Amino acid sequence: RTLVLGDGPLVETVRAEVAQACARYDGTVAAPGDEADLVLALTTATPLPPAAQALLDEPADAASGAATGAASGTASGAASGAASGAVGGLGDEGYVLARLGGVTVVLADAPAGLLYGLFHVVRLGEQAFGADRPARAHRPAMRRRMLDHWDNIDVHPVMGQVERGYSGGSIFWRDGAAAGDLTRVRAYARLLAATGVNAISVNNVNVHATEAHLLTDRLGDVAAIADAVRPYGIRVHLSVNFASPIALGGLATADPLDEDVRAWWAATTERVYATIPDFGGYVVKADSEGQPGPFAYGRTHADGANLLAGVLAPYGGVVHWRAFVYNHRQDWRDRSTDRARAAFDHFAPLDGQFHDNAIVQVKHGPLDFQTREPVSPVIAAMPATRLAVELQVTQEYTGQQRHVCYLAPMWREVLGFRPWGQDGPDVAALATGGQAVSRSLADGGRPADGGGLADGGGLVAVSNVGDDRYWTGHPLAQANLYAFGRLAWVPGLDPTALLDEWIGLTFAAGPDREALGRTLHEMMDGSWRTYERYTAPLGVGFMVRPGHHYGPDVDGYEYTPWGTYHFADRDGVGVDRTRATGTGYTGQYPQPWSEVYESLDTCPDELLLFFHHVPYGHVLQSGSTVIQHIYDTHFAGAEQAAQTRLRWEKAEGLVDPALWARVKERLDEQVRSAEEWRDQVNAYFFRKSGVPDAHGRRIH
Ligand code: GCW
Repeated sequence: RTLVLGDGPLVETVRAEVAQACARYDGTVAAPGDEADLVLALTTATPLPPAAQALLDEPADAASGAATGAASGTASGAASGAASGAVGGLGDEGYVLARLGGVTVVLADAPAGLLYGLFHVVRLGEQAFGADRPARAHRPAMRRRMLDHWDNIDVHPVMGQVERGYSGGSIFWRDGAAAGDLTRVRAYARLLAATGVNAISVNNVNVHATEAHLLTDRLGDVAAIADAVRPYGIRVHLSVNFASPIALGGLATADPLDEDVRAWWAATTERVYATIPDFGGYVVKADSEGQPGPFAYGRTHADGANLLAGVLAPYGGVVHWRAFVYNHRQDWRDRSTDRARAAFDHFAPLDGQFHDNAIVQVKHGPLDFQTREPVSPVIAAMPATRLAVELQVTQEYTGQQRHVCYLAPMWREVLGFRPWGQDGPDVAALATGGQAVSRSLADGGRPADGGGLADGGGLVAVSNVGDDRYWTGHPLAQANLYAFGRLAWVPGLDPTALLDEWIGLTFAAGPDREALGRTLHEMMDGSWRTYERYTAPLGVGFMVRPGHHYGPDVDGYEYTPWGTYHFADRDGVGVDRTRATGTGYTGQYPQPWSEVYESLDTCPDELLLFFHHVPYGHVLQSGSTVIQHIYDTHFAGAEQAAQTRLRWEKAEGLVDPALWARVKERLDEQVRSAEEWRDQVNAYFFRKSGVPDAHGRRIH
């Protein structure tokens, strides 16, 4: 018996969810005044049932929730604040959950909180109705938890419809137009709300000619998507082309300081908000891989971002301005240019110049979503700027949803990284922002004259969803989508526990699920490290086939203009990014990392070749030599891929046969591909170095 109390469109969504669940599981929708086992109520609803009223009457505890985390300089592990008497200041999305005297109660100040509270109850399942549980306040660590879709309306001749998409076509666009039937989009919004995501951008950051029109004459299509996702608390953002004033407005320039350009953006943005009042804002990839930007006019990226921030501000919108700016036409013979340095070199000097509603969106690593990269130094370099950290849920460089690669462990490492060492804030805290973080930076004597921002830029990720029947191509890649949303809400969550949650929500309860759960943990918990073992070694990156980026090609990028090199020769391998003898990139980190990475004695093995060029006989911290490590990890990684397949084969019968078959087919490809990686990488380094495998295994 479930009672829902409150008004407003999102409360109606909660009512509809409850009605549906009651119909399915033989429950009852209670009417006000009826007895209920589950009460979901807005704190403003009257009269509240006694259990809810009791909760509300307890004294508020101001120290609960995300605020705790921000104050201590870490958002990790924060957002679920423990509290007795937890109600108070729950905000737009927070809620309190308790079980008192046999009644489960969710209270929220605002409708979205009720929706998130409902999904929490769903996650708990039967546990939600067990023993009494003390009241706990739950608020998201990040205000904005966003997925970027790299979807095109048209099918691009090389990239397909979804750039770096491995799950079929777009769920938003079909046959050169908006998908007429938005059932799928609504289902997607529901899925996302259950993970905690509250924002999406609906088109590729590479804004091609057709897609540019979404801003103007095709805006109705964007509005239709916004209507479909709004009932689940999700706001729509749009990627725009910086040269739109020329392409769409007929102006002669897109100079961000030109008055006509500003007027065009202002008028265009006014129309956007007249059509979509809760529009989230713009996403911009400028001066990057051929996209136009402010450099053409001798202006800075702050000039460009502030132009758009300025026209969005009256409506409460934000611009996500990407920091992925580098020279993609460099000369491989020029050893002084280092792509890893580029974002910092362009953006760090601009700290403090961006408007409050301009969010600088930084990829988590300095290169490009490699299997292993250090954390981008930009994240620590702009304390007076709102920063969003960008992750890649779509598996461009991590197996393209043909390989099992559960990414939550990687994201946890990124979010938990502390740029100033153990006493400083972690990446999650910097993305969460908050005055406390800025203050703690200032206290530590670090550059922070920004005075404290209201909040950080949050977490953004490139979506892995398409119109595939399992949403993500590889059914197990759904776990990445789920984990992203949950980590954006509570950055400190444990990846293994998150996988449990996903399994619990995805597969029907029973003994089969127990067995399946064990199998999935064996297959997935360590799958990122397995993938790392059989691909590019020791953080050196790439070695993928140019263009589509799938499969091995050790020298594929070595003599190209893209700036992604490994510099292997007969003596050694790796990129010298030290201050002493290399590109100086290590100097972009604060202490202690600038020293840790600089020195061969302290540089972590997994990043050794990212920071140093070393001889094949160099001895790692692990005690192995570089060359032997390459052989050992590649044999082991391919072997582990085969083990993973074996585990799945034994699980036949525990899941729906079609799903089992889909995963099996992907695993066959993973095993084949892992062997190909193993053999090419091992053969390559054997031929370069002439050093035989210490264990005499077969190298081709
Ligand atoms: O390196 C790249 C991807 C591109 C992508 C780009 C980006 C959307 O290979 O496909 O373009 O990153 O992040 O902008």
